[in-house]
Amino acid sequence: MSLRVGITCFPTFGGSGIIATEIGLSLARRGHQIHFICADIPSRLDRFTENVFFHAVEAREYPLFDASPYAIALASKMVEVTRWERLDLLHVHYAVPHATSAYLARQILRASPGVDERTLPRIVTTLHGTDITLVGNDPSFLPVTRFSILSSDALTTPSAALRADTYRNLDIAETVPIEVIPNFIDEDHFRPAPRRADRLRGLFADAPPDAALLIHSSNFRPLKRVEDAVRILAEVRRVRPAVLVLVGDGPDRSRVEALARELGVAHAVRLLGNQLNFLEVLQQADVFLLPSAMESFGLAALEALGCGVPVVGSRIGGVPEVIADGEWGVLCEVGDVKSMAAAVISLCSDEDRRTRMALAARAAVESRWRKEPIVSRYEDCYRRVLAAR
Ligand code: GMT
Repeated sequence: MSLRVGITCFPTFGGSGIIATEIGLSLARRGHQIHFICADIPSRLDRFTENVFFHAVEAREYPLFDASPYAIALASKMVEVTRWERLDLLHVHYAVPHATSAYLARQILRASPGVDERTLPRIVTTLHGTDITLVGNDPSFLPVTRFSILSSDALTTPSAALRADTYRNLDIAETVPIEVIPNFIDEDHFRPAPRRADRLRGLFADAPPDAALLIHSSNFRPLKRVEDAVRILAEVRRVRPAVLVLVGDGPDRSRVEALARELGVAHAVRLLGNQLNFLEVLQQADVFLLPSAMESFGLAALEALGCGVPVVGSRIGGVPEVIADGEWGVLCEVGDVKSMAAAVISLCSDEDRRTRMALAARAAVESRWRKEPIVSRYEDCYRRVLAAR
């Protein structure tokens, strides 16, 4: 039986929006009716797709409001779409405030005259990261986040580490089921490509052809420690030629640029800004850098692994569940720039080892993080909560 599902996510370049969108698109191809209820079109929802609908949340500006009350506008839109489209289920990504809006929407629907309890939408909440590790447990959000999470019919996290953080940080009993459903990639899209002799062309005018190509992509927030990527580059360049491509944008961009100038490596750093598709550059990279201070999963690193690019990064959060240290990447303590640089140097000076890791990375993706089997786990989760209705 096909389902009618509402999906809510932040429509940014972030991993939670990507996962939400990919789940929706894949389910739509399976014949389910998918309604995205978001503030804007999610970045990867960039073309017409059968069975996919978009409903914009319009949070009104008003002189009295300091900030526009998005959570209320979202709840209202959820009520409207659930009523008109007869949604079976709301799947919200990132608890704050999406799980709260979903709870509120269901309470409002429940209060409608003559409503049949069995027709109320079920709520599936996928916790992604800082909704638990940073924002959600801030005292100004904690009671509401905790309540909304506990009011969901099913909870999922992309890693066991985030599940443990949820129990601990939000003081939730471990008897509350939280299913770990790992993130995934489209393994046919993120795939290895042959190394091009001119791979640096158009990126770095003066770089020698044997320069190691390092890459990092993120939203340039402080917890991503993008400055460490620049420091790693500077260390590596003491020993061998190397260049760094940075994809994304965010609050730390100008600090990153300033640091690159200060360390004398600005000519070896190329900032591409927010790119929807930088696959061709990623496929040509030698190493992906993930120096984050916190990461529940690290979807960007998984995209790199899909392309056969080993990852050097921080041993933090859920990253060890994605990067098998020594097998398809190297993990170091957060902020240990010297060890990360040493790992890059060692990988780039031993092409046989780098190739072994590249092959292991791709094999791991094919066995653990392919899209369709993981989307099926979400579909099973939906059917379970609906069967319990
Ligand atoms: O949690 C966030 O700050 C944002 C979120 C996002 O939208 O990218 O990132 C989290 O979810 C991603 C998708 O599940 C994970 O790949 C990221 O590791 C995770 N970020 C953090 O935990 C900092």
